Amino acid sequence: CKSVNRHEIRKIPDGLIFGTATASYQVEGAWNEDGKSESIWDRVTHTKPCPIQNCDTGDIANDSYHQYKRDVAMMRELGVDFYRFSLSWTRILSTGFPDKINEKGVQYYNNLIDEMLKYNIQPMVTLFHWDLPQKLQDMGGWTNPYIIEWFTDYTQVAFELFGDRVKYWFTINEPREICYQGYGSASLAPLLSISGYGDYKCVKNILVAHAKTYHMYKKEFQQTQGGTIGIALSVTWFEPESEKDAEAAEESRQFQWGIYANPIFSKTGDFPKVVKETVAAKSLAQGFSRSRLPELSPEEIELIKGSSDFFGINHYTTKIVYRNSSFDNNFPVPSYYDDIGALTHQNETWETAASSWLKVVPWGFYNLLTKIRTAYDNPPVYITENGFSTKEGLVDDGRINYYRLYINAMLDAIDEGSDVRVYTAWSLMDNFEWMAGYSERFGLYEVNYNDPKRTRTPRKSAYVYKEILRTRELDFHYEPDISLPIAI
Ligand code: PNW
Repeated sequence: CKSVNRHEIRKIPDGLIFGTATASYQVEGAWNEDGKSESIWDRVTHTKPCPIQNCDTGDIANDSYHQYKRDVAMMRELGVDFYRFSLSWTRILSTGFPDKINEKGVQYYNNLIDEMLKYNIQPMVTLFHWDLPQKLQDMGGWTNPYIIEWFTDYTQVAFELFGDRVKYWFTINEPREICYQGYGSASLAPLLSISGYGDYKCVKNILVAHAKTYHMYKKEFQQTQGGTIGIALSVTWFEPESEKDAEAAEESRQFQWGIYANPIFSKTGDFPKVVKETVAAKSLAQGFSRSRLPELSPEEIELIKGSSDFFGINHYTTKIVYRNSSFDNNFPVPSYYDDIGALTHQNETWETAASSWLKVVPWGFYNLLTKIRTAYDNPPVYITENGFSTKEGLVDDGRINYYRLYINAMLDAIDEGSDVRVYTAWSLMDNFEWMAGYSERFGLYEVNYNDPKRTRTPRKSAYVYKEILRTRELDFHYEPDISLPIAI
C-alpha cells in the first residue's frame, strides 16, 4: 500500500463538492409529536432494561424537529455545498402505508428543504436510514419480501412530495448494517441475531426494494424532476495480513460489501461467485435443503444491475484479515462470519477514536478508492460519510487530523483517476450514536445534551473544515483562532 505524503498545501480539484450529514432518528427528536408513529428505534430505546449506553434515547435528540433554522445556520457557517439528511418514514406515513399522509411531518421536511434552498445549500436525501415503522417490523421487516412494495409505496410518496426540490436521492443507507447488525448480530435495531439466515434474506429484499425504487424514479420522476439517485454502502477496507492472506482479504471484501456492490455495479451482476458457492456448499453440508443465501433470478439480476447513478460510500476504517491454517474460531454454525471463514484484527499502533472500532488508517481509504476504480470500471463516487468520534470537548485535534489525512488520501486517489465527486463529513453535529447513545461524538459542532435548548457550539474542526471549503486547499498547518465567532 501507498504511503501518503503530507503535501504542505494541496489544491482541491474543481467540481468536488463538500457537505455534512445526519440521519432522522439521530437528530430529530419529537419522536411522538404531530402524528409521528413508532419506529424500530423508538421501540429499542424504550425497551427495559435499556439496551443503549446510559439508557439514552432519541426522544429529544438534538431537537432538530424544532431547530431546523439553527441547523441551516450552521451549514451556512461552514459554507457547505449540500447537506445530507434522511426522511423518517413514520413521520410521513403514520400507518407505514400510503393511505394517509401526515401533513405536519411533511411540513417539517418542506421547511428544512426550503430553508436550505434559500441559501443555496443542496438537499441530499436518504430515503431510509434505519428507522423502519415498527408495524412493518412486526411483519418481519426486511426479511419479508412484501417490504419491496411497502418501501416503493413510501418512496413514491417521497418523490411526489419533495422531488421538485431534491436533486440527490439515496435509497438506503448501509444495507450491511441493516442486515448484519440488525438481523444477524443484535447490534442495531431490531436487535435480532439470526446470523447466516435472517441477514441473507434481508440482503436480497433490500437489493430488490432499492432497485425497484431506482427504476421507478428513472421512469416516473427523473424526466420532470431531473435528479440523480443511488445507494450508500458501508465499505470497510480489508487488508491482508501477509501475502498468503490475499485470498482471505478478497473474500472478506466480497462478503462484507461485494454482496451489495457486485449485483449493482459489476458487469455481470448477481452475488459474488465466492459468496454464492461458499454459502451453498456450507448450507448443504449443514443439512439445509438449499442455500441459506437466496438466489437472484435472471430477471432480478437484470433489475438490480446498474441500479445506481453513482457509488455511494460510507467509509470509516480498515481491518487486517488473516486465516489460520488450522482454521478454528468460535463463530456459531451457521453464521455469516463462519461463512466468511476469515479472522480480522486492527493494528494496536493505529490511533483510535472514541469508538473502539474506529482506527485512523488513511491508506486504507486510498486502497479502497483504488479498488472501486479498478473493480467496477471507475464509477462516479460519492463519499456519503466519513468521520471520527471524540468525547465531549471543543478542541478536537484528533478529528482535525483524521479529516486532513482522509481528504489527502482521497486526493491521491483522484490524482490517479478516481472519479470522486462528493465528500461528506459525518457529522454536522453530535447525535444519537445508536447503541452508544451520546457517549461517542461525531460532530463538527458539539451539542449540549444537558441543556434543554440543545445548544450547538462549533468545535475547532468546524473552523478547519470551513477553511478547507473556503480556500479549496488542504493545509496541514492551518491553526484557527477558536476564540473568534464562526461567522456566516
Ligand atoms: C455509520 N464500519 O455507520 C452510520 O451510517 C451512521 O448513522 C453512524 O452514526 C456513523 O456511521 C458512525 O458510526 C457505520 O463498518 C457503519 O466501520 C459501518 C462502519 C462504521 C460506521
